[in-house]
Amino acid sequence: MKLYGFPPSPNTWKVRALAAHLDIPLEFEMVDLTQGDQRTPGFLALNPAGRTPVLVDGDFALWESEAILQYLAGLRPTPLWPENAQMRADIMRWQSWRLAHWGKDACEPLVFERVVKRFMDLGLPDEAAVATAMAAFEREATVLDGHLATRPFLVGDGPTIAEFSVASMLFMAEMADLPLAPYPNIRAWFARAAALPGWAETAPPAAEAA
Ligand SMILES: N[C@@H](CCC(=O)N[C@@H](CS)C(=O)NCC(=O)O)C(=O)O
Repeated sequence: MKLYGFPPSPNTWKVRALAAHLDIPLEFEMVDLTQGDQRTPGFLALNPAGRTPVLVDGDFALWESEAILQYLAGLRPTPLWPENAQMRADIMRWQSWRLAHWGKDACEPLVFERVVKRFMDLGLPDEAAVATAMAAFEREATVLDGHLATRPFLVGDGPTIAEFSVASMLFMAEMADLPLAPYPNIRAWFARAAALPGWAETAPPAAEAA
């Protein structure tokens, strides 16, 4: 299997981390987003949306990183993706929340305004966009912190692919100045999630240095 991705992106990193955790070998091909590799005809043939990561398994090309997590975890039995309809729906709930709210409304705009813009020389942060994202962060982090007040992991008693999904953005917390101080349960859970085997082995160079 081959993964096309951009190592510093949390969406690529979480997929590589899960594959390493599950001992699934992945050939890796760099799609350099800073050079526009995602808009080449070859890459658009794999993902017409022009986004990373993309997993290719034989003639099956799969884009959208949350679907890729489920696919990898479904290749062989693992407690990270239990064969139980309610637990799978519960995991999917957190993956959906991560996509629609935690990522899209809160973490991603802060990472874009405070990290990507600086890195790509795109100008100063848009303070109105930062304020909107900070309000979303407070709203969503309150939900996550409350959920984690009475349990060590998002679903059930042990880690699942929900940890790989939701925790991935928080590796950017320091760089993007994500305001985690008021949320002790998130910080304790993130320490547990980040200690899972897989992340360290696949860390992008900047994260290793951090
Ligand atoms: N919902 C998608 C988001 C993918 C995405 O936005 N990838 C970014 C990197 S984090 C990308 O490739 N952006 C390139 C572009 O928009 O030109 C997923 O989870 O895979």
